[in-house]
Amino acid sequence: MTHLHLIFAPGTCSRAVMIALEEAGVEYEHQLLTYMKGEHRTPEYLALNPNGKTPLLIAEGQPIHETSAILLYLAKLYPEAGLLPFGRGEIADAQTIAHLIWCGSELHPNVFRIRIPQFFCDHPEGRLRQKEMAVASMHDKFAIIEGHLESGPWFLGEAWSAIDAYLFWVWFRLDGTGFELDRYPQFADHYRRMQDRPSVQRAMAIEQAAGQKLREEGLVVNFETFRPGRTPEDFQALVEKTQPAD
Ligand SMILES: N[C@@H](CCC(=O)N[C@@H](CS)C(=O)NCC(=O)O)C(=O)O
Repeated sequence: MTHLHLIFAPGTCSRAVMIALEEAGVEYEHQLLTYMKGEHRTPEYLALNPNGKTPLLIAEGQPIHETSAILLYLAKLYPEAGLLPFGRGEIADAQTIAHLIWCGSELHPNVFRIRIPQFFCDHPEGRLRQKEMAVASMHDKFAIIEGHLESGPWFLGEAWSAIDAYLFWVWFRLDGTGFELDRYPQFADHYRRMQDRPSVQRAMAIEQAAGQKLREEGLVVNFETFRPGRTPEDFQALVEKTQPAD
């Protein structure tokens, strides 16, 4: 049995990986990474993932970063779980990989530009404009997703895949940003149907327990004040600044 250790944070894209692991029904360890303690910027963590981000999967002691790469790895490791529909020919397999990479390279960066524009521009007007442009670009991509789900019921058709787990996180992360999600009824229904899956419910329970721990410790990320700090000390200063006075 392959030893798997997932480093995750609630509400982040690690959700897609956790859902895939739960869907595969395999044993894995999970470890909460606390951004507000700067745990993603320690030398030890950067040695495992030089990007200082989650998710990180450590498989047999070897780190794998990038959500798409991890999902691809899991799909190949557990073919019986049907995380991605491989084995239908070289071209069909390449098309499946293209959809997965699209989530990581096209959807994911736009999510951030909409959700945390302050990570990408420290000028108020520029920040607003780049968010507007990301919103426009995201509507084009949501129209593509809506088309897939119309003929669905899942993104790749009849069968659920790890791409649906990725989309589940995308929808969640855009909710509350002002992005007009109500233009996409199929995608809204997809989000509801995803929540019926036991794998999603198990992953969400793990996230909720982690979120509760962060709340008790006063270490929940505040998107209004969170900034791309470079060192654990940056984050300590941020926590001190944002803690409510007793
Ligand atoms: N390209 C990476 C992006 C991962 C990523 O941006 N993770 C976010 C959470 S969703 C993160 O850890 N951000 C911390 C930071 O940028 O400081 C992937 O596909 O996994």
